[in-house]
Amino acid sequence: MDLKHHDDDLKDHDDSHDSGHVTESEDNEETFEKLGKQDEEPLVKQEIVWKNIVKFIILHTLAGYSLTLFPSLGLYSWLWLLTTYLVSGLGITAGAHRFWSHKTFKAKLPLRLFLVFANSMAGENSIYIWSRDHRTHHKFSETDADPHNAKRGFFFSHIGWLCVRKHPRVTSAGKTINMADLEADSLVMFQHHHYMVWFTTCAFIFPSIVPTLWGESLVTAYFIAVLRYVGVLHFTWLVNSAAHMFGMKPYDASIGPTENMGVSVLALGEGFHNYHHTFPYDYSTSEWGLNLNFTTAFIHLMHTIGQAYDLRKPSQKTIEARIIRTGIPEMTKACRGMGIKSE
Ligand code: ST9
Ligand code: ZN
Ligand code: ZN
Repeated sequence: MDLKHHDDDLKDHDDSHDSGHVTESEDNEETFEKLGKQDEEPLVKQEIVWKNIVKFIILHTLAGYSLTLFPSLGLYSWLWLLTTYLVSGLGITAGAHRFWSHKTFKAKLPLRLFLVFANSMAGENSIYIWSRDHRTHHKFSETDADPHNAKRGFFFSHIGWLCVRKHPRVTSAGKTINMADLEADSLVMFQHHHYMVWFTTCAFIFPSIVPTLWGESLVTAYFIAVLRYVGVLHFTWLVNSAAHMFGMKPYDASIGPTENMGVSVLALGEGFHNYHHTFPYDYSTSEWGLNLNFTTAFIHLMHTIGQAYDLRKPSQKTIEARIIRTGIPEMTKACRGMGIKSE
């Protein structure tokens, strides 16, 4: 496997301001102290976005009704629900997250097209907006400048942040993030500029029509699509909430993100969040290979058929050095086998 070990240009990062993408050095570092790490001030005013609250209430009501249709679903419709969950999930995990936000591997055009389609099916804003917010999340993690700052509690980091206007520091800090790579990506910008068409077609129209091929009713197929949409939203949000609160911190005990196996299962391998915030440029987001990591299995498959290449990973030496400095060695794969323990 053509793994790239970036010890020279990707040093053992200081995670307190690590957006984890290739153009890191071009981010405006001068403003970091000012924007992200100044003393947290209480919010003067929090503007509620009622439109989003109404939207989420409607979506959850429809998803609740979808559950009542379960007994009537045939085998093919069940398989379709599973397939669309995995595909739209990969559009976030392999696409928006590991490929576009962090540039942890390179991809040929057919894979990029698939990931844009899959990402649009997930319906979590355009890849451009998602990546801009996510890079901001890494660089200003758990400060007022973090879009879903977990220090504001479970509800805020899960769904609440999508129901209020952003903290002004999110917007100002976000401006320091270099987005030149995605602005130069015509496919990403095409999706961004025509997002509603991509979203409605891939998230609802396409998945509602396909099941009619095996005799499922259009209406039932639509409700399955809504259920899958709401489910994938929650599985994603759990990474921001549960995996920033519940679990161990073997790689960097000083940061909020945790290792949460339940979230890893539901979020297709994205629950190894303490590792991910420590080594954001690792294509696998974990040191445990394929364990509970469907997305890594997918990237390996894409690598085998020549669609993914230049998979990036920190070297074993970098991982060990970092764990010894900031983590709990006996809880990690890298150090446990060598008998290295906490001092
Ligand atoms: C959704 C997203 O669910 C979920 C993301 C989760 C991320 C998780 C990551 C975890 C790791 C990966 C795990 C994957 C697991 C997957 C599992 C799968 C099985 N930088 O936003 P606006 C500026 S979406 C720089 O409107 P408001 C900018 O100028 C759900 N600048 O702020 C912008 O204008 P423009 C569906 C920034 O007005 C302007 O401010 N979607 C930044 O405060 C206004 O921005 C929805 O529900 C920045 N970071 O509104 C819609 N941010 O964009 C939700 C802002 O033109 N969104 N600016 O450049 C909204 O309605 C609004 O954003 C809002 C805030 C109400 C939340
Ligand atoms: Zn990330
Ligand atoms: Zn995080």
